[in-house]
Amino acid sequence: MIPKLYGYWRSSASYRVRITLALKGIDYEYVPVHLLRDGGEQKSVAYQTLNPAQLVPTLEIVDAVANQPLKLNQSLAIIEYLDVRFPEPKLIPDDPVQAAVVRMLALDMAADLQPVTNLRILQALTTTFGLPESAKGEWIQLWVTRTFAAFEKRLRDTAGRYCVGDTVTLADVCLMPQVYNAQRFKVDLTPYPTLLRVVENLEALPAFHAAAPEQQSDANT
Ligand SMILES: N[C@@H](CCC(=O)N[C@@H](CS)C(=O)NCC(=O)O)C(=O)O
Repeated sequence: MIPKLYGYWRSSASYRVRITLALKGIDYEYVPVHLLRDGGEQKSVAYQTLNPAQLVPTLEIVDAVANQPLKLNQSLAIIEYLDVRFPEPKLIPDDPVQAAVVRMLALDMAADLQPVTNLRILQALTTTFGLPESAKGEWIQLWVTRTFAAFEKRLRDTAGRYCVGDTVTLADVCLMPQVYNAQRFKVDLTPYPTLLRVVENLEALPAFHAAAPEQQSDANT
């Protein structure tokens, strides 16, 4: 059975896993879960059997060593698992210092930025807490600019062609989807020249192109 990825074209957490699968050349089936249709397919009873947290992505894969079927959630857990089982190319360096730097940058994006701009947070802000629809963009601008300003400073110490030196790592995998999201909400990225240079280098890589939202079967649905 080839691995099955349940995701959504615009979901940044799904995008991270797609980049990882593409970089490692792992063939997989993509199963779209529409986050808005019918109130959100991620909330359906059927999808909750894959992820009770009602979030994408989910990866179904048979672990080749234990010969055990797995249902994995949390993109970073999925990526770390894939990095061990499919170590080429390695996204988390073996060197503990380098690994800490890579994880620090990855978590800036995946733990600090993405959650506050996630759909359910934006929906709760407007429906439960009375934020006007028109203010959603400002909310996203606020957290993206604050996070990217700090990230730009970090990159000045760590970046080469990519976030950490000249090798693609988990940090790049987590950066790209947040840049896509920032561009979608028209955030001005010119104050972050190092970040933009890294992104330009990433966009030139076939795996990043293949994983891009517009390339998915559910794009623009
Ligand atoms: N920490 C989780 C985050 C997952 C997540 O936030 N997924 C979003 C899309 S990027 C989602 O499914 N949102 C649906 C919703 O908010 O209802 C991961 O990295 O997998």
